[in-house]
Amino acid sequence: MDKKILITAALPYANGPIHIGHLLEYTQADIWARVQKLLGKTCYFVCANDAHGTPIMLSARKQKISEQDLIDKIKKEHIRDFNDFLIRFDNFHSTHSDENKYYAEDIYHKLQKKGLIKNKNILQAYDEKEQMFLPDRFIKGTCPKCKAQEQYGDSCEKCGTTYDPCDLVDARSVLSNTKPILKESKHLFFDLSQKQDMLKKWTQEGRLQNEIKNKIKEWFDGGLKDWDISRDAPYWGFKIPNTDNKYFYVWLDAPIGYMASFKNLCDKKNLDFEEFWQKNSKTELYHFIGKDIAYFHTLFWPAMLDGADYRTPTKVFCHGFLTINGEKMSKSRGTFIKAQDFIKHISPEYLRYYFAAKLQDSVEDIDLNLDDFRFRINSDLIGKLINIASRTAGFLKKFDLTLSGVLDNEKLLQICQNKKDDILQNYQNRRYATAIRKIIKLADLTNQYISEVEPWNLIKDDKSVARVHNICTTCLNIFNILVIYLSPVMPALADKNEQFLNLKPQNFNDTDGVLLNHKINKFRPMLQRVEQEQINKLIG
Ligand code: 2FM
Ligand code: ZN
Repeated sequence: MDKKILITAALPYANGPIHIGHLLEYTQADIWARVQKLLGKTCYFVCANDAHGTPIMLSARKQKISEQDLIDKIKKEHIRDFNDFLIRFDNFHSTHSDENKYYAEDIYHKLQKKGLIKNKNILQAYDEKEQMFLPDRFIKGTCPKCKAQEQYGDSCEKCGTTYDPCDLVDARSVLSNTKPILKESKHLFFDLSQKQDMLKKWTQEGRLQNEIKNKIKEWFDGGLKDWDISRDAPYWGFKIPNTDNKYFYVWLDAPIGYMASFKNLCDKKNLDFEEFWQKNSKTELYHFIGKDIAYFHTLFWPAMLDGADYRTPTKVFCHGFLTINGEKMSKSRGTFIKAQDFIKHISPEYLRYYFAAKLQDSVEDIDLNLDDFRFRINSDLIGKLINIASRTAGFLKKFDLTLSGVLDNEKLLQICQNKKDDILQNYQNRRYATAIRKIIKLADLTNQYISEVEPWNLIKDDKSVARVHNICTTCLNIFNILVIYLSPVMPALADKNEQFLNLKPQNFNDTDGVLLNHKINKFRPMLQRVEQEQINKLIG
């Protein structure tokens, strides 16, 4: 029996728009979830807004609205963006929810009972004017090492040194521009070192990519440090039970948001939450994340779950960052591209296709080169894939829009059918680029065949008209198979194809059959070329 599967993607912060950097991950996870579903597995794909923390509190203040109003507004925008890019979550919730409060407190209490939470007094930067403790990112100054100016309180972007905010030369609060003082306060810590043995074992059980395992070895070698899970008021988050004015740090309740979103889905759909989250659950749990948040997901998160007697993740899949034309996304270069900007100029499915054509199972960065993007779309999708249908569908008018009862090239069709397991295996292993390469290679073979048989010449001779019918029937069957293979990546194209070929929603099993004597609809262009002008507008 197939295991039941729960898939998550990282929770986007509820204080900014979805941009194409985010979409790399959501696309990667969405394709994988669609593959599971197309294989007929029971699979849920959940996400939520990451709704807590100082930046959200300050952003709400700046806009003179409540935090609740801000996160509600952003949630609507995020859901719209995910719909536009065909990211099909089974549930999209919020970490500022009853479910999340419940599980955050529940996990905290269980960790406390096990002696995994300890108190310590610490000194922290404090803004006397604003009367609040300052997160590292809200302190700027001169790097103590290389003397670069305007560096954040945690690390220098110029020389890479990490330090304490109080080590900065001329440190000042970003909020009030005053010099922060050091102030003492009692904080709560998760004693990660007590979970060292559990984590050493857990990280070696085939759950992680090698690059991440190497990173983890470095973390172990450096020693596991206590993790500060509390923040002083004013803070936007959940109050920690039995404390006066301490709040859970946003990263404590963020991953718990995965559980909360799923719980919310369970209540709506009458699913069994325990079956998925209890300690010895037989179900599978997969997290898609960026490499920058691996520490949270491969150390803190499994340690918290295990400490609180919940199941731990089956696997954590990390991806690299997105660069555009070889560089970090940048507002000044016009390459900080929001989802809504993209969609104004270019079809979202093209971005999905391009990401898939580049994604493998490694944590290497992915580059969106806009020239290559235009070339790949026009050449692979328009010039090769769609071309199969546009070169053959027109002839069907002559045959009452009905496929023939015989194939002209059964062998070629079988070559395409026989690639199914290989392509699915590559999807399953998150080697999407390899899967795409194989699909496009089949499109190449098919176009070669069309060029060889030249139906446009055969149609001129009454004796070979019947063969044209069989050729077109072969090609449209192959087109259908290739579109099904691509459907986790391009679900809207799959819908258009079903409309064209007059079919019910298809899955991977449908590639085994052959459509004969089957009535289809008139062919309409399904995809348009990408023009340079669209790219110019996108980054203009
Ligand atoms: O890095 C981020 O954007 C976080 N909001 C991701 C949170 S993922 C999960 F742990 F909640
Ligand atoms: Zn420096």
